[in-house]
Amino acid sequence: MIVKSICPYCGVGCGIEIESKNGKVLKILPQKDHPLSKGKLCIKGSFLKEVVNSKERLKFPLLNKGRSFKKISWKEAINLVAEQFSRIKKTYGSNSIGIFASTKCTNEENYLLQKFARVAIGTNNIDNPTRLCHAPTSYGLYQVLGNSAMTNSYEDLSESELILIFGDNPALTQPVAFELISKERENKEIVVVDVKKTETAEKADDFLMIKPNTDVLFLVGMAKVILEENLEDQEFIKKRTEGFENFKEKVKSFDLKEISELTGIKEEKIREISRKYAKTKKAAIVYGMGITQQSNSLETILALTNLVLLTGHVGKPGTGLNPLRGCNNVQGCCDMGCLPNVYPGYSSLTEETIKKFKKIWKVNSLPISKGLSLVEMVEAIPERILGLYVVGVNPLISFPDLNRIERDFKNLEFLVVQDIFLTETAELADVVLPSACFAEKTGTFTNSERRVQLIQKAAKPPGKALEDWKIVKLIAKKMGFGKYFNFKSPEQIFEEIRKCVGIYSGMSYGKLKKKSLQWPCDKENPNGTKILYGKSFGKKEKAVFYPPTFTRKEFNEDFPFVLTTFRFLEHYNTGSMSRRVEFLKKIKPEALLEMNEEDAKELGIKEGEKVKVISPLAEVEAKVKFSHICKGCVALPFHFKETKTNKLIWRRLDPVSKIPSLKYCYVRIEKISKAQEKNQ
Ligand SMILES: Nc1nc2c(c(=O)[nH]1)N[C@H]1C(S)=C(S)[C@@H](COP(=O)(O)OP(=O)(O)OC[C@H]3O[C@@H](n4cnc5c(=O)[nH]c(N)nc54)[C@H](O)[C@@H]3O)O[C@H]1N2
Ligand SMILES: Nc1nc2c(c(=O)[nH]1)N[C@H]1C(S)=C(S)[C@@H](COP(=O)(O)OP(=O)(O)OC[C@H]3O[C@@H](n4cnc5c(=O)[nH]c(N)nc54)[C@H](O)[C@@H]3O)O[C@H]1N2
Ligand code: SF4
Ligand SMILES: [Mo]
Repeated sequence: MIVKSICPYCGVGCGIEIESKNGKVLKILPQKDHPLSKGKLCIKGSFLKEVVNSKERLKFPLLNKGRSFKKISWKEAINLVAEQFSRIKKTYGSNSIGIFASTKCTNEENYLLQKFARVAIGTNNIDNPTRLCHAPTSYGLYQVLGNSAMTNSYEDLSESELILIFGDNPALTQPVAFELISKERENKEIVVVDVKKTETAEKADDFLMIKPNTDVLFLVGMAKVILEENLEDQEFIKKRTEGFENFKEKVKSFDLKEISELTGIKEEKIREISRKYAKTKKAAIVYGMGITQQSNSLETILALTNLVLLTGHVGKPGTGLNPLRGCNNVQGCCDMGCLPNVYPGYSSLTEETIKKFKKIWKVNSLPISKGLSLVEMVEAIPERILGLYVVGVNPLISFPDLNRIERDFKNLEFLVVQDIFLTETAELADVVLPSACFAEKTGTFTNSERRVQLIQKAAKPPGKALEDWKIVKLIAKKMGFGKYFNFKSPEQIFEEIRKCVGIYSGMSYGKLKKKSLQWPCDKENPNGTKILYGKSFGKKEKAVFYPPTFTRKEFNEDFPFVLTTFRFLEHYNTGSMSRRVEFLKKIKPEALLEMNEEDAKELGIKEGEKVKVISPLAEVEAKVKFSHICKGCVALPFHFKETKTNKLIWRRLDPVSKIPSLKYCYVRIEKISKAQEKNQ
């Protein structure tokens, strides 16, 4: 049997074909006629079979017996989970339980999980890893433009004449899309702004090395130049925006010379890029984690929305503001309402929303007060949060301040982890529930460009593993809420999603089997939407300029370097999947500390030498690799459990979007003395 499906790693959502026999996967190959990937896969996608068939897949529910796990039956597992959640809810209240939803799971599964949180538990304490990823995008783009998603599409970006890329390395993190975007290079210029000369920068036409955490200033500088040289799109500003005068006044108060000093980018270069951006008809912006994982990220996102409004580079082909969404279904997980401040379809926490969902779900009461975000839930252990249900997330590697996270997790009264592998987080769980993976279930994923795509069951899950939606349904039933979760198939769940999420209302499995669709897909747009904001901004006619601000970072003499973090092509996030592939493990076996050669020389450090990286919280060791990285900045990948990079990283959060500062913390680098080395 051969079925068409979608790669479960990154937000590109490449098409795959899964060949199976007797319920076992034999081959996973690229889908030749897929509208985006057209027969291509990157190296991770090419080794998916090894992930599905890994001997380490979880096969049975497990009970933690202190030093070891004991296999238990589904009946025992579900009874225990339902009993514990009911007990905690009764004893401490609904808001003492938190749920982590998975950007790896389908829309149907995530929809069910948030319904479980709100109906069976009675809390809005549900969130997903977008909190560590594009939280400021979700907040800022929704606020200003009306939707928190890419404004344009990959295919459309391939038509752009100029693409500015801020803090994103798509040549490694969205390889197939980057190839598409950067094709036909005669009419196109790509400019990369990053703290290091990345693989994307190597392939670009121009590279601007920026000092960490100063992108907001660079963007305000661009606005300043555009205004000084009268390059703004006055007609667009008049017709489609508000707050321009106030914004213009505030921009005047910034000094280009100072911006140049703080960003490390020459004044003339800022002018050149600004002119180019304003004057090019099809000019687009792409951005990623370099600017979103900062404690002032929202400032930067608003500086970006200001810039597209100033130049009118939105709502038209080849333009727009394009956050490349990281995980295969992070967009969908948010669309489904796995967020503490909105119900499905980004319905805000109002009486009207509650009324709507009470009617659709046929329930008497629903929580209206805002829930806690991911990191806030952990911070609330054990006073306010006593039970956690973690589905397809691995916080013991991916969250900041890992030593404390571990302590916090150990302080929980009850932890359930539902995953396809025994992750570092699952090792701490009271009960581990084994899930079916992408190849063993049917459902939909929504990729970075809002494209909803069907995945189809090709194989049997290993052992007793079950689809995530079935597990959620079983727990809800045991807790006495069965009638609200009485779905027989993912398609039935999707039919309910259509009623709740307006932007999906025009889709059906029947339509999706023929072709994927980009939301909004509704009565007005039955074939989906490639480019947002052609006429209006969501429900609003006009978008608002925000007066720019810049929060200056203090300096700490004891920790003179800035540590930033990044990704390898071969590994994915916490390594839970990619590091189970022998070939990928072999080519990228360990975390290396990237360092500027001059910095290293000043400290007498040679390439390949093992050093200590010490932050105010912890220390780790890694071998040094020289790279073309900004002076004063060092970089580590976060994929490796052996290094646990995130031990070093503090929990500073952006005040509004609550994203932790995963791309910026202070460290010092120390040589490991020969004597110490011998003792090890
Ligand atoms: N191979 C692979 N692909 C992936 C993933 C993976 O783990 N591996 N993960 C997926 C996920 S979840 C996501 S969110 C995406 C992330 O995709 P990217 O955003 O491309 O990921 P990163 O490599 O974390 O960060 C991007 C860049 O930010 C730069 N940077 C750091 N600080 C600053 C700064 O202050 N300013 C600027 N301008 N740049 C800065 C780093 O040097 C780095 O090159 O990738 C997705 N795709
Ligand atoms: N220092 C630093 N830290 C970071 C980042 C960074 O750039 N730097 N990036 C952040 C970002 S952008 C992100 S998105 C997060 C990612 O953080 P996580 O979401 O914690 O990382 P993943 O490894 O993607 O975890 C997904 C889990 O889902 C499991 N899984 C896969 N398929 C299924 C399924 O079908 N069902 C179930 N139940 N489970 C499944 C996998 O085995 C894996 O354990 O990390 C964040 N942490
Ligand atoms: S680019 Fe992303 S979706 Fe495509 S094969 Fe690679 S990891 Fe999978
Ligand atoms: Mo992400």
